Amino acid sequence: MKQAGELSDIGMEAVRECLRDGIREYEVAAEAAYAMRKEGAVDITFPFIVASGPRSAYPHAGVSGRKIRKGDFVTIDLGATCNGYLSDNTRTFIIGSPSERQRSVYETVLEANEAALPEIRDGAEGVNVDRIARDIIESAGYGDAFIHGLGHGLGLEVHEPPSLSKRSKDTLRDGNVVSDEPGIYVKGFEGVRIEDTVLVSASGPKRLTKYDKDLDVMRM
Ligand SMILES: [Mn+2]
Repeated sequence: MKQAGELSDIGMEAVRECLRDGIREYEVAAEAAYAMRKEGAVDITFPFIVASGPRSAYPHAGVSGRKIRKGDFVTIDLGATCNGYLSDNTRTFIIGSPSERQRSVYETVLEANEAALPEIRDGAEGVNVDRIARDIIESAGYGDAFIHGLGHGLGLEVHEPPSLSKRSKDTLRDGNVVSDEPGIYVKGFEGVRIEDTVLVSASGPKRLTKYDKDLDVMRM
């Protein structure tokens, strides 16, 4: 799974290299898949998401032929399969300079992602880990726009127990691998999701996806 995480970061770097004003979403998805397969991914984990501009307001937007434009958020959700095990990795890029609203939405999601990370430990309740991220998004006024759970287990399948969500009854144990993926989705505007694959271990949470996520680094 560590290797699958590294391959997904290679995919994200390929996205960075090709993202520009005028490129189509499906071209970006193709570049990411090619880079990952060339480095040893035997498969891609699921149909990638490349959701740009208004399409980023939909968490399961898939990929379209839309041309990416200056000022767009572009949410990339991808994963690699390696020796039967999976990774799940999401970053949101911005083409050009963020508006004030884009910056505030992005920083809120990043804060939620980072606040949840240290709580992904043996013995933690899934509902409580979700709550930590959700509180941050609610305080920023976007509670209604965080329309899914914080995370899910993964391994041989993309979605496995344990879950991190409002309704989760699961307790995390050493050796579990879960996603940490808060998001804000505003129809008629845009959306942001930031996701890491995280290992629960005796020495604390370990991110298996390590790609940068500071907004200044995500500016293309
Ligand atoms: Mn996921």
